[in-house]
Amino acid sequence: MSKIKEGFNKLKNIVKNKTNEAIDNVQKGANTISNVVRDVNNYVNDEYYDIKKAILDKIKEYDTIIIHRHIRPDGDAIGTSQGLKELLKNSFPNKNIYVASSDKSEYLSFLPEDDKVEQETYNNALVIVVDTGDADRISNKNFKLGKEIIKIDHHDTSADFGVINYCDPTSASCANIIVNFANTFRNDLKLNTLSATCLFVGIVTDSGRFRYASADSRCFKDASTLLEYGVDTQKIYTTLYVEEENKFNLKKYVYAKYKLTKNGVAYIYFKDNYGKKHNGISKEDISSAINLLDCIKGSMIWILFNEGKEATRVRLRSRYINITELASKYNGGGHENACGATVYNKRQVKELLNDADMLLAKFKEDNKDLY
Ligand SMILES: [Mn+2]
Repeated sequence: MSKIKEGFNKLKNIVKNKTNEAIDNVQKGANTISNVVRDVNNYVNDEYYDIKKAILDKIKEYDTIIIHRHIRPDGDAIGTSQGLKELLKNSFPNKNIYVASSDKSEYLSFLPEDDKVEQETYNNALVIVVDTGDADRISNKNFKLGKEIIKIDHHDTSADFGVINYCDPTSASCANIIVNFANTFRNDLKLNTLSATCLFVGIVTDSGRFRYASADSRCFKDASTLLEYGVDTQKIYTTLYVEEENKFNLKKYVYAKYKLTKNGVAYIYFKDNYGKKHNGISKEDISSAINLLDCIKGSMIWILFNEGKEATRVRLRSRYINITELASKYNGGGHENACGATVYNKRQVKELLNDADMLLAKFKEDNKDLY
């Protein structure tokens, strides 16, 4: 090969390598810029950024953090409190993090157990209350002993009782708020399999297995984040949705005994002695059976009567139809499609059913294309 050709090939290779190097650097720079733009965007579009930052700063300030939740805990209350505990333990191994409570739920006993926390421990502790904005419903009244209290909640009736009160009523679950919190400060807050598992239980139970209207794109994104940490969804579902035979028989009873009014209001009446006759069935179990009636075509209002000694508690649910006025007529109230009420005799039961029937008839008349 001639000297000239050899020199030319060498030069060609140098140019090629340098060009590739330059392209790499431009690509790296572009990635960095796009990450910065994403963070700035998150910051600008995140109306809760400042409050989340304030909470993170408080967490950093304290060596002892005690988490409380609401009484008669559901999957979100336990999932969020235990998920937050594990998230903080994993992120700040030198801090003491506890969940304090005075009650538990048997069906959620596959999640970690709460801690026994002595009163002295509260002296220099930060208390974080999750999933309730009602101070009277906080499990374990020692929460008041904390040096400072932070509230993290997602109920639209949430009242403030802390130095920082963070409530996002558009969030499908309180667990979603914690996932979002962890995602906002990824350098400080480190999820792991256990925290992700607890938080996933919170999301899946409070969103009705991702079925409620509250299960928006953020809700699915948060769930997706958690799955990346190795959550065993099949194990969770098996544990959550396998039930004792007496609970299964409660369903059988509803399916066998429900009735429809003339225009399609589905309803079921539980006598006061149902629980006595069916061992281990509580008033709460009966109340939650309302959801079994939610899928009958043409039946856009469904009602469960739960008779007690003095009064009969009523649960009302609907699709499309606003039932708040109906509920308020019978000593109740609630949300557009989910209300509670109270009646005191058989005559009022009949009247309520009649009013509901007329409401549904009117809706069907006005919305022939909707059902
Ligand atoms: Mn909740």
